[in-house]
Amino acid sequence: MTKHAIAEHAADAAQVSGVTPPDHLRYTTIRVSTTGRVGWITLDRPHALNALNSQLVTEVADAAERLDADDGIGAIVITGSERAFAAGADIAEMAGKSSVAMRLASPYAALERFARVRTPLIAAVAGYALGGGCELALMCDIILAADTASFGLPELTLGVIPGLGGTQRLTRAIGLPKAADMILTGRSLRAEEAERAGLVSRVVPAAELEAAAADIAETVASRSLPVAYAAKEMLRASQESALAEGLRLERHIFASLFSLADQKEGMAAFLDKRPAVFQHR
Ligand code: CO8
Repeated sequence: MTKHAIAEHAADAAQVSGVTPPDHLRYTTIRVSTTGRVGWITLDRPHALNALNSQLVTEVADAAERLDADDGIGAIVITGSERAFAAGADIAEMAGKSSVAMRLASPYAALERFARVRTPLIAAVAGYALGGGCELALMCDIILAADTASFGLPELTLGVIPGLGGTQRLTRAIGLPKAADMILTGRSLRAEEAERAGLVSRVVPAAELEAAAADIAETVASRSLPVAYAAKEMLRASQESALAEGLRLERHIFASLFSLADQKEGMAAFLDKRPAVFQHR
């Protein structure tokens, strides 16, 4: 796979958004690149196992929103290093904070911006995904795990509870008994167990993680963009709304997609026995 790593955010943002960003938007804790219709965000604080400090979460949210604003991007992969996707929120940064300070300067707001992007998000996880790192993965639509990955919410060992959605998203993903076990004991799940529990979409050998993530992301990005947006919105609605409301919304959106050129193309291509060529409109 040819990945055009772009060292400086200025160059990347220029490519992504067509504008040169001001200096304060230069990324120092992540790397961002694009390959075809796929955007890549790589967490890059190796000395702290990619712990999520306020700089990193701001940069992740900014990069995701820039990629999301580009209709040439149909999927975003977020990944870390071989050793750690992310070992949680930065404990050194938050240890001395007051309760009020945590409310005022919470990383929550930045990561909610990340979680709200329309573009499908794929987490490619190797090594530790702990605390906020596990919660960051849970904000993504697909979680691809290397066989070296481990997922855990050890916050109670630090005297707090999960604070970036863990008590809610993990419970919806794997059910109450398993989530309660993970949260109350702090026990981590290895990749295989995480897949069996439904926390992880697929597990691959660590050496194949990047290629497998690229493969999934290219497949997702090859679909009609407005249809992928609609599918993602409905997947999210399944977690947030009552069944009757979700089914009503699904019927409405399903019918509305028949106004897209891509619906006409997709069905014509099937009938013509040829691959569809989507125009993303
Ligand atoms: N924060 C800050 N620094 C960290 C973190 C972290 N979460 N994790 C690792 N580091 C640092 C270590 O301090 C160490 O730094 P140094 O070399 O300067 O001493 C370096 O990374 C390497 O770590 P270790 O030496 O500990 O590496 P090991 O291989 O021995 O252990 C572990 C790896 C098991 C991952 C271990 O580092 C660990 O237990 N880390 C903490 C995991 C954790 O508890 N995570 C949860 C954090 S709390 C959280 O995420 C709350 C989220 C909600 C926030 C909501 C805000 C609104």
